[in-house]
Amino acid sequence: MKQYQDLCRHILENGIEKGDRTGTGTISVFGYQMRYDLQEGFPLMTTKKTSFRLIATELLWFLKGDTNVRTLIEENNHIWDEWAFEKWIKSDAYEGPDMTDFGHRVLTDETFKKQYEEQMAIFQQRILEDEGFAKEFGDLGPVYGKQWRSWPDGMGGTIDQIQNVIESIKKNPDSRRHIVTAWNPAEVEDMALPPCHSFFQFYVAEGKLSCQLYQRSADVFLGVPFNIASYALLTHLIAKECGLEAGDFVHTLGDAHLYKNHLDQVKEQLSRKPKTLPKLVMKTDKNSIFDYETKDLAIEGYDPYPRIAAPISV
Ligand code: THF
Repeated sequence: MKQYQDLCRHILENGIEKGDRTGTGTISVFGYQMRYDLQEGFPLMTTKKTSFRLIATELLWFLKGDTNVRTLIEENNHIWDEWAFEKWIKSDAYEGPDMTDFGHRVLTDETFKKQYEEQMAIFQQRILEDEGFAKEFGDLGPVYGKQWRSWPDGMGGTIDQIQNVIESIKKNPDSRRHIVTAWNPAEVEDMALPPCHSFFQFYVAEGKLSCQLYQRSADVFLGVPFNIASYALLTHLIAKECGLEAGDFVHTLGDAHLYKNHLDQVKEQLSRKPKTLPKLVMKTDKNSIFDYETKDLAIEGYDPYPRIAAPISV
């Protein structure tokens, strides 16, 4: 995708060195916008293999209102494990070897890395086998799923923002209020990680549904390929439910950064020429977007360059 390559080049050329919460160090720009016409194909990276399965399982997990990593681990999706694990090792109940600052120590200390992998495997196993443990330590707090489907209304009830936005798109397509926000100031403190993709709006014109996302913080090498495909998929699902075609996905970024330990990988990816985009296939017709399962969704004609591995900053 040329838009994504332009973003990477823009940061390499104009990025300012900036420290960050994770301590890894980044080069960063503030404010950037990309646009993907979803009629041109499904925007899944062709310049490095990116797992549609992981993207779909994560999105369906959000849509079900789920905030517990157990459901993801059951589907062999491990992209949220570190954040649950961090809560576990910081709790009084954890009695294993010291895991403080595991995100950095795994990168430099081989002996520690073995210990970490052992503890992480034990944690994952326990999440799967022990329901009580999973309830307490698999939950990430009031993250995306909770805010999307059951935002606390302050009067003891909850607001289903996804259901509401679908209703409003159907009943009043011209509205300028088709909005979902995951940024809940009253609950940010209780989240394992405050929402990165924090606010989105839909727009209907000429029978097509477009979506714009405001992403406050964008890990351009690892996260953004997931975020683009995830919101493209969400736009397709909601468009279908509302009897519309998919229009544009507009991706607006706040702090758009490349971690310093991703720079060689980005340059490798930039040396590759983008290929034709794949197509999204919805294999089963569903009455409601809340009924989809991973097996109902697939990608066709995907022929990417090989995966480029990179460490995630926690
Ligand atoms: N934290 C950071 N530092 N970056 C992020 O992108 C990010 N997320 C979510 C929450 N916190 C974040 C988690 N999303 C991968 C991709 C997306 C993630 C987390 C991890 C990842 O490691 N992808 C690998 C493959 C993983 C695999 O095959 O299991 C890749 O090569 O793409 C962004 O919202």
